[in-house]
Amino acid sequence: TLLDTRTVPGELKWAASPSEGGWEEVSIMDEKNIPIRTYQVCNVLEPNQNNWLRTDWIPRSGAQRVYVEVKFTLRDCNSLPGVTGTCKETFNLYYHESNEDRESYIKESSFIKVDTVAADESFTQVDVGDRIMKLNTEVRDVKVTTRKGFYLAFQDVGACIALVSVRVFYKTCPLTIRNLATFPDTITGADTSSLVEVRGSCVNQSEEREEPKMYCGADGEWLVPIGGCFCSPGYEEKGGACKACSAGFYKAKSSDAGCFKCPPHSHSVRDGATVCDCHSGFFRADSDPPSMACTQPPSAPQQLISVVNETSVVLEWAPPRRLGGRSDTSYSLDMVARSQLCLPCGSDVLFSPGQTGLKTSRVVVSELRAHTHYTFIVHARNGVSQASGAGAAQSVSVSVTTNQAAPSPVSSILAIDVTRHSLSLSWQQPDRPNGVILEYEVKFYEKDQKERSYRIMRTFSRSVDVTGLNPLTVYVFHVRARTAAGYGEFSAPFEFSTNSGIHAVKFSSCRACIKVYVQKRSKYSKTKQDSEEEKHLNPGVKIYVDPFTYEDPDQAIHEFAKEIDVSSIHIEKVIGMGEFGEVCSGRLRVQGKREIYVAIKSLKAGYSDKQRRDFLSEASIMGQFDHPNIIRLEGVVTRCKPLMIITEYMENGSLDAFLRKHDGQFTVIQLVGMLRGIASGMKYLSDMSYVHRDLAARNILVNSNLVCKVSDFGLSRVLEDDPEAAYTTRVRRKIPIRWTAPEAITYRKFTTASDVWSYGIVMWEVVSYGERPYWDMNNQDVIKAIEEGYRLPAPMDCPVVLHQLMLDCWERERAERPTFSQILNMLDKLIRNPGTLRRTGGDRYIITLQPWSVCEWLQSIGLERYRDTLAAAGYTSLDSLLALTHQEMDRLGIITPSHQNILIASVQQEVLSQMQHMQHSMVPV
Ligand code: ACK
Repeated sequence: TLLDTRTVPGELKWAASPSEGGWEEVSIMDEKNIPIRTYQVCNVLEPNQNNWLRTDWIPRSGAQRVYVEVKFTLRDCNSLPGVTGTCKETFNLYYHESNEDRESYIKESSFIKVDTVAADESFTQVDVGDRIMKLNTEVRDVKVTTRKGFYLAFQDVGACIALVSVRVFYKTCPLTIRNLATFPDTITGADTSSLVEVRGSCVNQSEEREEPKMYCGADGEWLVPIGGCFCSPGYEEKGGACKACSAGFYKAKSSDAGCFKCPPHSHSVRDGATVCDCHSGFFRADSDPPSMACTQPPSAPQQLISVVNETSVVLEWAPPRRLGGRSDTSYSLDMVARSQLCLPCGSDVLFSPGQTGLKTSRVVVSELRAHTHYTFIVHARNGVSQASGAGAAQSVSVSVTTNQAAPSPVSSILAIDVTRHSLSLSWQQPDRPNGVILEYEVKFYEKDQKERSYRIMRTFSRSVDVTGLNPLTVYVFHVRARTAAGYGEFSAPFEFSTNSGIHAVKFSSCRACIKVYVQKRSKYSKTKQDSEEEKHLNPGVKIYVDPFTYEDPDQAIHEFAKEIDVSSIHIEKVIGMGEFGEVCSGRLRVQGKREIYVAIKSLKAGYSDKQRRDFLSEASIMGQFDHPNIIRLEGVVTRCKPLMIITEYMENGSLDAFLRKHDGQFTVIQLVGMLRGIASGMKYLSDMSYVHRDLAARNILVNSNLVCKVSDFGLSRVLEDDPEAAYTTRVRRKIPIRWTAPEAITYRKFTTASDVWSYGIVMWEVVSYGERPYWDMNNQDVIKAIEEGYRLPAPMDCPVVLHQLMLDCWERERAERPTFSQILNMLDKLIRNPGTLRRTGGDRYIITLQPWSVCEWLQSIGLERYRDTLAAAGYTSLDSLLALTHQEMDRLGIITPSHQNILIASVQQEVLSQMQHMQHSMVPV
């Protein structure tokens, strides 16, 4: 309250205007006979009244809105006798803000009107004796924010009023505690709608949970409490304050709801405990929460049993009788060994699943020493074992003696001798034989085969000679030892490779020809491959047209080949030399098509008519074919010079050179894939009744995808062009002897069946990676050998089925040879079942070659004199002598030509005759 006239002692002495005849201070007695000061005015009969009464200066004391409560009485004008229109029944309330109490007179103009106040109840008669007065109470509020204080003023304009009391006050939100936060007494805001934000402070022994806040409303009401405080650990809330937990109780965290009774086996003696202390003999682990009971370490594990198995022991036990009130029991093992021998402590002993921190009650201890006494101690621990300070955990022990162990693995294997077909291996006794070694077992397999198929050998010694191996093959070996206790573990894998046995071996496998006696029923139906009439009668089959049947060669060429505008050819580089001129590579862009790489054969200047005709005949022939395994003709340039034949470009060039360059780099399946392509192209040609006559790996081209395509077409040219073609004694034409079937050599019977023979040679070339058929035997010897029934042997690592197919192609009777269609089917079958390609038979030829003393043999041919020379150069076996060449003999000083010839011929003779004896076992018939 800023002012209450009822409590003011003595007179009020407010300023009045006019000072006389207006408001007058009158003291009266209230109902309790206490004197009160009133101001009265009652000039109802005189007009134009303007009587002002002003309070003293009232300091506002921080208030922003003040309330003025006026109690007054007012006479009803009608009840006053003789009054005219001058009588009023209201008065006006004014205020004026000011910083100082200095204004001695009333400056009406500086006052602002608050309201006109009328009486709720006026009265008609004043009966002072009976105190019948109708007292009105009116309250008005005013915003006072600009100065330190203010004045109030009452203006009377002609009423009959008595101001009985004036009270001026402001409102506050009273000091309060909410959510354990204290909020101070707070003066309300200036406006009726304003809220004052107030921050609370945590009560004693509490801490802020979330900033405590509330709003003080205009009429002194607290609104919207936010946040609050928690009682600190050891204290709980009681009646808005924080009280300490009493003894036997604790509160660990401020956020805990209240004090809790101490958990089992713990107590608190003083008020305000945040945690309870464990009873003696009970403990709490660091990680145990205060709410958890105090616990004890476990007692010892029970019923430890051991089962010994050779050098392993299985230990099993039952959990401790007392777990101490916890569920985190774990076990650990200690081991003490006692042996007659002083051995290093077994760091390689294995504990499974482990040695410490075990949750299970079973452990397998292995890799122990044989015949050794061990004591195992099993300890039980839990979370309070450490805290209990008892040191050694509770434990139980058992002693066992191990039996004999199997030997430990052999630690390394050495190859002490390596040949093409054998490996001599040796190894050391295992580190821990654990007894007398009775035997070693050697397991080995080809590395490529993994362990799908392996061989086992047993030996009493620490070495073994492994024979019958494939050359240049990596083998994997494992060795294990056996004692009375059984087999030990196999050693780690050791890899060794057989070698190529350059001299002694290569020639023995490759240079020997084998003779095949045909004593079988043909697998292939009687072929019709050379029955051209039949083809001609077969409608719907496109037949190749011999360009030489055209009188005008240009007519043929334009029938079968497209003329290309030379401007669309872009020559890039020379890639080789053909019979008629250079072969180049370049690019061809035909309108409407994308640019392609091409090979360009050109006819060198100064050619004859015949040469031109022959040159273009290749294009006329090629232009008739359209097959993925036949080189494709793009077109010819005949209208300007030089003449050109444009074909698709084959990135890898000719097959023979390509294979030689990539010796040994392809899988059998890849090689068979190439052969399949060639067979498919040849089947196409044979279906068109075209006989190639010069099928050889050098005439097959290979593109970047390893696709093989038959090339080199032409007729009269064929055998002129080919450097391999030679004159035979019987025919005057050149013939590529090594590739040609006997009937074609002897009486020029060139047919698809003779192409099949050549195909067999191509197969051999492919599988031997471009080896020269019949090596450096001369043509006459080749013809003779073939006539006598000798055939090329299987190349190194050649699958038996492929060699068999070659032999079939080399049937003396051409009708017995397979057709290309049958060859194609056969190869497709092989590709579908690659397992059939796995068996190789090449090695058997070598193994069965009879050794012959070189000395004896030289004697038999009368050239004993070279014995020492040959021995010194390493020619100590018949096999090795197969490597002898004229150049080699020149080098060794065997220079007499006839001696050289005798040596070469007779060694070959000898090998061939040996092979004759064994061929039945070599070639499945
Ligand atoms: O073995 P090469 O690289 O392949 O050498 C010969 C050379 O030209 C002479 O004939 C190569 N050759 C022939 N025709 C083609 C062709 N279409 N694509 C790539 N090279 C070819 C052949």
